[in-house]
Amino acid sequence: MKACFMGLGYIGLPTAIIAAKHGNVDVTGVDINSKVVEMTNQGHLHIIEPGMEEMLQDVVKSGKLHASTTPEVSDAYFIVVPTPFKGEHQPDISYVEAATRAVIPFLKEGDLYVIESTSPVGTTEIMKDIIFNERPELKDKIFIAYCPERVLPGNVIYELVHNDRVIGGINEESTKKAIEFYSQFVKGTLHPTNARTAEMCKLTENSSRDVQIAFANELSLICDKAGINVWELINLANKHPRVNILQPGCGVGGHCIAVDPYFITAQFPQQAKIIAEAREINNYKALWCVEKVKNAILEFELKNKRKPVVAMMGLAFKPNIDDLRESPAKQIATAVYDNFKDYEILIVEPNIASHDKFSLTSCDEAYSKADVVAFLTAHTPFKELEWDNNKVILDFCGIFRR
Ligand code: SAJ
Repeated sequence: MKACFMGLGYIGLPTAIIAAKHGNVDVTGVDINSKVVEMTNQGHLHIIEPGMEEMLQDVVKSGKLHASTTPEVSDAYFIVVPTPFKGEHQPDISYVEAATRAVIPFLKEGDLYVIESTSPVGTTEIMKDIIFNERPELKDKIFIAYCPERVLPGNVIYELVHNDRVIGGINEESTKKAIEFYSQFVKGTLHPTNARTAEMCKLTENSSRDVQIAFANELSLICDKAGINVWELINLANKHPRVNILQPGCGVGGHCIAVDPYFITAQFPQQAKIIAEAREINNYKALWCVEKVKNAILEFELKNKRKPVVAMMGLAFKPNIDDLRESPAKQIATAVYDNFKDYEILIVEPNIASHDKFSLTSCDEAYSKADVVAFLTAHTPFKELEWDNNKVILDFCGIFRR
């Protein structure tokens, strides 16, 4: 069997590699970026994912996977391209459509076509109509389904294989055919449903997490006013057997949780009230942090008659990764850095070697030099630092929990 993965990004490439490794399938990985194609064929991973490069080299060497800038005749096609925004948080499915149009000429009777890209409800049906419009003779002769990815960056090798998945076809035969394919390399349970439910399920999962984080962030704002330690509060509330509150932070980042809820609010603005409000709260939290740091700097200066040295601890969007995409920590560090140009603002990010805007300072040096310290990302090395009463510490992500 041959499979063609359209898109070799954070999800497409690992999925193509795992399918080639564990499935009985020869894989073509397709990307419009020729550099990505070249690197992949040389066995070099262009993304960062622990353990994945060795696996890539394995499947390239054994001839089970090769990359190309154009699709090839296959038995199954997977659309794993980005779905960004356009305008005011409106989902843009043009990449899904372009990738679909690229495979249409290759489709033949009995083929499987699956969308994995996070997509607004109804996208699979829209693509089905495009396919049958171009190739009416294939109507009811190919299988079309939606199967969202669920993996956590950094833990992809394990999660791609062991997580349960939801698979929704445009009809039962399509669902069955897609489940057959995924069962070659997925050990988790494959749950059958229809395409619309599967699309909504992905959006629901990430919106649910966003809403829960917003609740924690809202509590942190309330506790700040009320003079209550939010970390202690949440820890105590979570002792209740049916309460499980997440952790507040300096906002929500990454390419998933801060994005997917907008796919629901754009389509269902009248109904999606909590989901929309959660987005607002999580976005506001980063702005609130900026104000807190600004005030701390100015208060220090007034009190001590000198400018403080300031340390901004963390740029990544979550702990112990090097990914700065849509990172509230980076947003806060940038705002403070740009607002206090003639101050010494030390930027710390232990997971990257260099940054094009900031020159980076080591964790220990910044912490020992700084008068005002803002913890933005809960990286493990920060947790080894000791609380210092002589510093103004803004602990937005619960390093010291005090
Ligand atoms: N965060 C908090 N408090 C918490 C947990 C997270 O503020 O208690 C923040 C993080 O710091 C980060 C953001 O939320 O800025 C998102 O991080 P995350 O670890 O919750 O999730 P992602 O974006 O790395 O991956 C998510 C996952 N979805 C869910 O957990 C429901 C993953 O399984 C999905 O595959 C991925 O989105 C995706 O691709 O959609």
